[in-house]
Amino acid sequence: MKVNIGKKILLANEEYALKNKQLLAEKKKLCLNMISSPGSGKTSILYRTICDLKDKIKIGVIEGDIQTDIDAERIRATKAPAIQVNTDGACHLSAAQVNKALENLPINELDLVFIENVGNLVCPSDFELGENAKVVVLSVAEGDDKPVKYPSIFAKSEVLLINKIDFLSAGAQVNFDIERVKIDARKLNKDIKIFPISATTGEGMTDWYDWLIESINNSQGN
Ligand SMILES: Nc1nc2c(ncn2[C@@H]2O[C@H](COP(=O)(O)OP(=O)(O)OP(=O)(O)O)[C@@H](O)[C@H]2O)c(=O)[nH]1
Ligand SMILES: [Mg+2]
Ligand SMILES: [Zn+2]
Repeated sequence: MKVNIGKKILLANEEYALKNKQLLAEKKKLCLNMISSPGSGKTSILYRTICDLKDKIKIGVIEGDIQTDIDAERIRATKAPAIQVNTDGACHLSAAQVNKALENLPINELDLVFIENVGNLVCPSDFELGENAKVVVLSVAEGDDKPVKYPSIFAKSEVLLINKIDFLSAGAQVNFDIERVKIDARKLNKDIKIFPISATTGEGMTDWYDWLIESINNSQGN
C-alpha cells in the first residue's frame, strides 16, 4: 500500500491552520505571514515598521528560525512582544507551532501579528498558518527572475515587497529590472500589491504602511 506521507502532513497542518484562522477572526486580529529567501530583509522591514508605526498600531511578532533567537531579540529591542519558534532543522513553520506561539502572545493588546517564516522561497508557500495574507519579500540583489523561477509564493501572496531599492539608487550593478518583476508577478497574480521599499533608508515605506493600516481597519470591521 502506498501512503502519501506528504499529503498527510499537509492535512494535519490544515487542521491547525483552521484553528489559528478561527482564533484570529474571533479576536479580529490581522495576521500576515512574511516569506522570502534568507537575508532579503524580513526582520529589518519588521523592525522599521514597528518603530515607525509605534504610536498608531500595536504589533506582535512570531519569529521562525531553524535555530537561534537572534531575530526575536532584534524585535524585542523595539519593545514589541516577539515569540521565537525554533524549527530544529525544518525549513518552514507549521500551523501547530504558530498555534502555540499565538497562545504566548498578548493577543488582546495587539492590532497586528506578523509571522516571519523561515528564510526559504519554496515550501513555506505550501504550509498555511491560518494567516489573513502572505507577504513575499524579494530584494534587488537576488535577481529579477525569481517570480518566474519560484512562481508559487508570488501567486499566493497578497503583497510583494521589493526590498533594498537603495542599492539601485546608489547605482549598484545588480541587473535588477523592477518593471520585469512587476510584469512577471502580475502574470501569476493580477491583484498583487507591489511596494518597492528600502528598510534601510525608509524609501517607499509609506505606501506599505497605508496598506497595513487599511487592512487592520478591514479586519476590525471599521
Ligand atoms: N542596503 C540595504 N540593506 C538591507 C535592507 N534591508 C535589509 N538589509 C540588510 O540585509 C541583511 C539581512 O537582513 P535581515 O533583515 O536580517 O534579513 P532576513 O530576511 O530577516 O534574514 P533571515 O531571517 O536570515 O532569513 C542585513 O545585513 C540588513 O542590514 C535594505 O533595504 N537596504
Ligand atoms: Mg530574519
Ligand atoms: Zn520546508
